[in-house]
Amino acid sequence: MENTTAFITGATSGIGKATALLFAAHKIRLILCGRRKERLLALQKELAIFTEVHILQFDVRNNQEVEHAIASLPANFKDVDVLINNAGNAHGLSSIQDGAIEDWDAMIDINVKGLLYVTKAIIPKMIAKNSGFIVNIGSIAGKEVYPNGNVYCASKYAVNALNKAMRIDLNQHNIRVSAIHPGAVETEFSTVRFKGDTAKATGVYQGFDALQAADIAAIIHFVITRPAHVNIEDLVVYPTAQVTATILNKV
Ligand code: NDP
Ligand code: 8X3
Repeated sequence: MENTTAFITGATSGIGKATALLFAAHKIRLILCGRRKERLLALQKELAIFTEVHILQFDVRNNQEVEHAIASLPANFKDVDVLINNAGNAHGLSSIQDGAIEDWDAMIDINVKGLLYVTKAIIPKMIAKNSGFIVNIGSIAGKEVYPNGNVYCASKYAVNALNKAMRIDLNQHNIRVSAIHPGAVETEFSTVRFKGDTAKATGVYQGFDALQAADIAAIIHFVITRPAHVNIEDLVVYPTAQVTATILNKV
């Protein structure tokens, strides 16, 4: 996939970082995004032996930052072929009556509005060249509501809806759109959800073989490397021990 440029949000950790590593191994030119600049710099240095890497530090919640970062791309990175809308997290795990407004704002602003801001800034060039690929990282939380998942689930239901909407609206421009909806993936996700409580976060992944970020990266790579006439709408991916959001066979 030489001569392909991919734009990955949330590349500083977990699924986004694993996708960056795999894409680099396939010589895909990379634009890596996130808020933690030191991680972006380290990744750029690590991957430079494989491919060209440009880093963009911005918060997806801030549309001005998003627009400015994307407008600032150097000429050889401006032509994005593949957008991986991955940045996102859960904040808190509380009943609707106990939920914190700032957690709700974060999830809606990052997982939904941030995804929209980035997509809006990237698609004009895809439309102009009549090609492109967008992969939206949803969740099983966007297919099924579970206890205390409320607003995180709502944000991922929105991603599921937006994936379908993008497919419909961008089809006339020959832009392929897919979503991946993972179950439990062992990343920093639960550390963020539980606000740095690492003991609680680690417990989420104990007693079964959780998905690893590299498993999802491999699926993303599979999706974007199908022949031009093939487009996968979405894939729901669980660890073998898990069959729904709440049925998980832990030993
Ligand atoms: P991580 O916490 O490991 O990674 C999240 C990434 O999102 C980081 O790179 C982070 O970068 C970025 N990010 C978060 N907030 C912002 C923001 N405001 N602006 C820019 N970037 C941001 O989690 P995962 O890799 O697990 O999560 C990736 C995606 O996968 C998310 O959309 C998540 O909802 C989804 N998912 C995860 C599952 C899991 O079990 N882990 C299961 C199903 C879906 P930085 O902090 O540097 O800004
Ligand atoms: C992450 C998986 O089950 O915690 O989206 O919602 S879950």
